Parts: sequence; structure tokens; C-alpha cells
Amino acid sequence: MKQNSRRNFLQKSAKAGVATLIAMPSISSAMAAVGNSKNYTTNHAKLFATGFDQQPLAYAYAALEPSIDTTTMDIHYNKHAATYSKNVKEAAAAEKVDMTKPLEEVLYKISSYSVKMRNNAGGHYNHELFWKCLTPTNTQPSGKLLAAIEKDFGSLDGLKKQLSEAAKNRFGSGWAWLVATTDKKLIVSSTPNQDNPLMDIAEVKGFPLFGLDVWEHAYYLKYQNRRADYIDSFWKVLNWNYVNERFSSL
Ligand code: MN3
Repeated sequence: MKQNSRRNFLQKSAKAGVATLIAMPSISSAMAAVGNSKNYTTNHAKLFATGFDQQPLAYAYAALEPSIDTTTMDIHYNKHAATYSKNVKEAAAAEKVDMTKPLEEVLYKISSYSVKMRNNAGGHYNHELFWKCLTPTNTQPSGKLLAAIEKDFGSLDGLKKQLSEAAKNRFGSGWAWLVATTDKKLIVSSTPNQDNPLMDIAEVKGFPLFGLDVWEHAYYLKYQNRRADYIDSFWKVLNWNYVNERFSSL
């Protein structure tokens, strides 16, 4: 933290009381663990820190029809994702994790926790992000994000093509990601199971701007074996406004 911002932070903390004083440094040190704290400001960490409980969906189960069907949304949110949240809290209690701190702190050091923690901390984080990255509204990348997409992929279509390929080629269950590295370069990656780019064990590390769930539970009821059709539909409901926000904050 720079001298000035640290002074401001201490002044604000003194006004806000002891709770803030304890919570804030833990978030900024968590962001520093990404590897380059200068691009991950405290403001950014506060904006996007993830808790251990499921947050409510911002739209109805039916809102993403016909791209993602109502029953899939209901079961995916209330059964699959709810179970990751329940299980990550169990693992956190067993492994003495302070659940008042952001889940990200666990993800950055996931190699030092159990397999149960890896699967469920990842599962919970990935789904909390996934719901926020979906919307019934038609949105588009803009500003700094669009400029970065054009720089790193040639065009929006270039990004879509590369990410769709990564999603199609992920063997078995996993995710495809648009990742921002610490120098704000955009990279497409994919991870197996419930791993993600925040984890110290990930091949491509960085800040996930959005993730695409390609577990069969995310599409099978409507699309059966047609993963490629599900991926095509995903682009229609991707919340670019939220992705813009995540990138602009870096
Ligand atoms: Mn899922």
C-alpha cells in the first residue's frame, strides 16, 4: 500500500472502528498473494471478494430461456451449487479457516488444503462468479475491455472462437475462462473439475473475468451431448456489463 493511501486507510479505519481495521489488511494481503499487488488494489479486492454463503440470483430461473432452461437453472443453483457452498463451509470448519475472510485467500493457497477444500472452494467460487456473469439483457464489451480484446484476440469474434474451442475441448468436466494476468493481458484458459485461475496449482494464473461451466449438469437436460450448442447459446446471455466492470477495476 502506498504511503498516502495507507494513511487514508488508517484514518478511515479509525473512524469505522476495529472491525474494519482487522478485515481490510487481510483482503489486501490476499490480493498481494496473486503475485503483483500493484494492479490489484484494495478497492478491487473489496468489490469482488467472495464469501462462503450462496448469494441470491439476480434474475428468475426462467430468465435465461431459451439459452439456458428453467429446470437446469433451478437444479444447478439449488442442488449443485448449494452443495459446494455447504461443503466448503464444512471443510473450512474442519481446516480452521476464518470464514469472515474472503474465500479468495483459500484459493490462492489451495495446495496447502485438502482435496475436499479444493473441489468445494473452487466449486463455490466458480458458481458464484458464473451466476453474476449471466443476464437476460443483451450486453456488449466496451471501453478498456473491448480494446484489450481487440489487442489480444484481434476481435470479439476471435475471443469467442478461442474460448469456445477451449470449452469444447475440455475433456470431461471443467471450465473455460477469460483471464486477466497481472499486466492486464487477456488469456483464454481451461481448468479441470472445479479448479480456477486463482489457485496456486492452476496452469494459467490470474484474475478470472468470466468462466463458462462445461460440466454436463450445466447443459445436459436441454442440450444432452451437444456441448457446442450450449456454448453458442452462452454468448447470448453473457453479462458483458459485469465483465467490463471486473476488467475496469484492475
Ligand atoms: Mn456447475
